[in-house]
Amino acid sequence: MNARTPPTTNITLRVDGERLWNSLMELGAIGATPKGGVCRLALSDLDKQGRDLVCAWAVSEGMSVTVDQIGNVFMRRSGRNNALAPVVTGSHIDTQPTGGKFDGNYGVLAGLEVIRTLNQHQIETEAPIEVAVWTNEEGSRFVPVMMGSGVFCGAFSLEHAYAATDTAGLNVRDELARIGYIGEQQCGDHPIGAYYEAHIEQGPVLENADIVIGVVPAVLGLTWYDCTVTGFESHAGPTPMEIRKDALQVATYIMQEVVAIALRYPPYGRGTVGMVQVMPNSRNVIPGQVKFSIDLRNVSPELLVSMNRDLENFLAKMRSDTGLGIELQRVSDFPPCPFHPACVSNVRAAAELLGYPTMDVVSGAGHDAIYAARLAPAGMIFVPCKDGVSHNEIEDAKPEHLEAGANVLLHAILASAVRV
Ligand code: HGY
Ligand code: MN
Ligand code: MN
Repeated sequence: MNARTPPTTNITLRVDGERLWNSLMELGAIGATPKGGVCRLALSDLDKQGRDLVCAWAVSEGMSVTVDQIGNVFMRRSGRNNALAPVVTGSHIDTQPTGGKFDGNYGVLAGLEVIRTLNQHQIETEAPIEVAVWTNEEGSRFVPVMMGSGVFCGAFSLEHAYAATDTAGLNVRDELARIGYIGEQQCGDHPIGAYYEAHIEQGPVLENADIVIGVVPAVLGLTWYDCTVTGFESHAGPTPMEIRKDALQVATYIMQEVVAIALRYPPYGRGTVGMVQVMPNSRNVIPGQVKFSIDLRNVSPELLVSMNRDLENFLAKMRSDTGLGIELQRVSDFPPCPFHPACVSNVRAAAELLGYPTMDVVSGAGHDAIYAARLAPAGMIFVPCKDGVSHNEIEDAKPEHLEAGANVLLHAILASAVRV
């Protein structure tokens, strides 16, 4: 991996911010919601439409497109020496149910804008460059999270991913086949020389500091669980309070503890309950069973272990105090991920070359770059988003910030794509 500063021959090269913005708006129209967001769930018909559009743009830029067995898409621009492992960029185009136009989509289209810029200025790179669209990064419809990049790097098997089902019982393999994105390519049988991902920060740090470029040294580790509390359904009227086995009441104590655990391990401790299913979910029946998600995060591996231990200890206490059934199933996890110093310095050098103010920002959100980093040197570039809001239909970003991030991505990629 070449850690040199951007080549002087291309120092004046800039992307076309308007072209990037227009592509973001065109892709954002696929799954657009009335509040200005995007609902384009992984492996849905809308995901297929988005994939088809991005692949068509890539082909019109002279790129070749390959798809692997978990549906990861690789759009390739040849270099002078195609025996070299490519410099890869990209992200995801699947969104949250109430997602925005920029989470993930920006990283894919900033990569495509880099290609468009190199083509426009007829610049040849030594190594090939690829733009990746990773399958099911969000983990909203199917777990594990960052599914495509996780299979690609061997974090979990293709079979495990294929068998994952959504709440309607549909599985990944059938849904991938239905949208026509089960590729021939063996997952992971695809070299990567270096990886860069541009992304909105999804938090308030850059905007509060009025800084344009976030250099990302590391990403928080996370542990996802499904927790199931089993009590006993009975009538909300005649059943005396002291004999109830109310699954929802006990679940609420656990939900409070999830937040208490996060607050116990500052500054990067995070605890969230995002999904709750109450059975039978009837207003005059004491809930017999509650299933809910738990998301714990921290940047320190040791503290993340402590947070998980605290959760297990609390559940043991709840089981003995209440007598209700409490099951905890781990459904996704990855340790905190530091990025490669060479890539981090290429991002910083590119931003300084371009005159953008920078600051280091640890990523609270997970990204496909975490798994790419297991195979090759990887780095990320953050740009601000409005009020730090993401995973919300009001997610927004400034065209000039998105353009700046794409310029940094361009020059960081050039720094890696030039090989002696
Ligand atoms: O959950 C995450 O951090 C990412 O948005 N999938
Ligand atoms: Mn994302
Ligand atoms: Mn996201």
